[in-house]
Amino acid sequence: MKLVFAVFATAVLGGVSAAVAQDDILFDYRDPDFRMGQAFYAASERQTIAAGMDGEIASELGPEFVVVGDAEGSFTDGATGQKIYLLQSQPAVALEPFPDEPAPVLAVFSDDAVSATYRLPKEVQYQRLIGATDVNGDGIAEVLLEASFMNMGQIVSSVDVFDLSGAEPKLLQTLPEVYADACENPAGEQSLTASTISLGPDGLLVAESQTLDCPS
Ligand SMILES: [Ca+2]
Repeated sequence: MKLVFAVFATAVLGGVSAAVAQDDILFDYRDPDFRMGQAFYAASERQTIAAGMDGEIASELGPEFVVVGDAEGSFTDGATGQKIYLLQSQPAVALEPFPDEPAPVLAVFSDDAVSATYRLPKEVQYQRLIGATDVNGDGIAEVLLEASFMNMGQIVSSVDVFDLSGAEPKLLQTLPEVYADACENPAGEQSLTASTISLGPDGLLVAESQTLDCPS
């Protein structure tokens, strides 16, 4: 019996090491609930955010600014239990790859007081903030932002990971094509791929792509 158990255990562990263990998955684009998830904010929370913006950022974003996701964690030195929001002047449009919009803003709050704000590169309008996790182990959470583009009936999403440990946000890595839906492709092959995102061994995130069936 003992021997049989040992062989079985080895086989299971071998399987786990060959692919990312289910428990280690941080974000899962195979999951429609995760993929379609949208955050909603009460008027009072939106007011708190608006009150925390300095005049210059507030006027850039305009009064109709949108909050497109948040996450909790440590975002400034030594602080815990902070909340970070992604703010944009308007929701991203997947059909518009080169938008002419004000820079998206990340705003860090400790309780109801703003601790830091960061302007992101102006070239991208993000679909949403999907989460935050300390990727490189320095005690400050990195923030994951999803961008989506539509082209020829195909929608492709990628994730930018920003390191906020310095004065300016630094793009730590981009995970391209975490989701690629060509099920409505009018001309070429119809396909659907979705990735899981996990912590890698070298202080970066890894995305593993899987092919799914197009909905029939
Ligand atoms: Ca970090």
